[in-house]
Amino acid sequence: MKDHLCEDTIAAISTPLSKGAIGIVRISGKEALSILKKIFRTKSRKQKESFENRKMTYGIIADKNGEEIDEVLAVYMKGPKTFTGEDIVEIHSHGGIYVVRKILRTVLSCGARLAEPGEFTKRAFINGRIDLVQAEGINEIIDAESELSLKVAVNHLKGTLSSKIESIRDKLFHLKAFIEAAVDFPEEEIEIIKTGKVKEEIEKTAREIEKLLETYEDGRIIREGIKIAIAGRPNVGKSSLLNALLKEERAIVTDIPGTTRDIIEETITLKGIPIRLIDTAGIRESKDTVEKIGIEKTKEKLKEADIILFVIDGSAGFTEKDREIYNYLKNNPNLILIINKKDQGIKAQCKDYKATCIEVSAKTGENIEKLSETIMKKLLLEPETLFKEAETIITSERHKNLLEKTLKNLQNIKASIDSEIESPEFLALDLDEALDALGEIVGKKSIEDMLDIIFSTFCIGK
Ligand SMILES: Nc1nc2c(ncn2[C@@H]2O[C@H](COP(=O)(O)OP(=O)(O)OP(=O)(O)O)[C@@H](O)[C@H]2O)c(=O)[nH]1
Ligand SMILES: [Mg+2]
Repeated sequence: MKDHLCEDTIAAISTPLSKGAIGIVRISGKEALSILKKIFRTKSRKQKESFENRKMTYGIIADKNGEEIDEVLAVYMKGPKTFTGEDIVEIHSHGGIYVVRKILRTVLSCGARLAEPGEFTKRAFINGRIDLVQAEGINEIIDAESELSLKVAVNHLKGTLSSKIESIRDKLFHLKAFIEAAVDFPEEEIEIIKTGKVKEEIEKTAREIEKLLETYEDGRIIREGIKIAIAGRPNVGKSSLLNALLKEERAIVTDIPGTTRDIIEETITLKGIPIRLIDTAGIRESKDTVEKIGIEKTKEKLKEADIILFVIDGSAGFTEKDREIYNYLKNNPNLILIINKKDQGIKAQCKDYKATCIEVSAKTGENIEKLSETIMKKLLLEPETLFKEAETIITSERHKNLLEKTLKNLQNIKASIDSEIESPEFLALDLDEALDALGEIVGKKSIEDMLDIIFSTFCIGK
């Protein structure tokens, strides 16, 4: 697999295609150094015969016709102790889109092939520099939009999850040896299985996997963010509350009821945890077609929300209209009653309601910080615990499916032992499947097809 996948030399722009201080063209493969030599000139316009390993060299890149493109810093990193495990060259030029593209074109004209998305990381995996979970971790780092998701991703890259999976695999390998002994020495078979050791180990491992699977719910929070919808009748200050939580004037606020008609969605992080804040149209009977559609959309959004902030205008008290909306919303277990406009003097007070409640002023910002804490409490989210757990959180659906498959096989083994029907051959079969599934997580199975699927989600140059 290794040779035929990594024969040629690949190149790509590794920095974003926009104007910036520097742009980097990266080359990986056997020809990396010889390509650099062809296009690099020293300050005195001479070709450079040798490049010191891992040392930045100042010079000029010129195309095949000798036309100079840009002043650059170039570095040659000798394999196999590089990211891809191959020789790597990086050319750091000025960060104009045209310049960087022209350098890439020159590199390609000298024999490199344009890399596919994720191909550098794919090579790192194929050459054994990282396992599959770590490779996916790189993508997660690039995608991370909150402190927590970054921490989880870094842990994936560091291999914390991989070592956990490997340690489970190790235990199962030992068990397999044990069971195979039972197959080879049938007269002792019942003895070995009946000692209870196999069953005990299987149960222990199954519990470990269950625990990992339980972290997937937290993983969902990291991937998708917690959905918080702000609801209430028109003009109570929903958009003002969104702005206060965002700390910017994102949504239009006016004293005209029915200002917000389309859903507004923004992401913030509270205590490092990603939150998707959704401002909705004020709910009321309306003849206006646009507003009516907005209200229908609002009702849809409210069904999906993890938390609903139900806003009332405290200065007007808890009105009949508020009660109607409250009756509609109250089935959501995570409802927080927000008594807004505290600065104007409020008629409704939290102490009169059973629901989780907080009195705020979206206008002055009073108690907005306290609201963030109330949200965390309501979700039973303790940022400290989440950050600690981040060591081995499952965020990927691929990992989750494979762990579930492993668990199912272990449960089959347990059931077989309990019913005393199956012979050790069957146990070994289930165990093999469990090992395969675990192996697939870290990439220790023949998975050439799967590689393309995974790495194609990467950006080019990674
Ligand atoms: N005094 C005071 N006024 C507020 C407060 N919050 C909002 N307002 C005012 O209330 C009016 C309505 O605010 P919005 O935020 O647009 O209300 P909304 O609930 O989004 O209204 P719709 O989009 O029409 O449903 C505006 O004039 C705001 O300035 C507050 O805490 N105190
Ligand atoms: Mg609004």
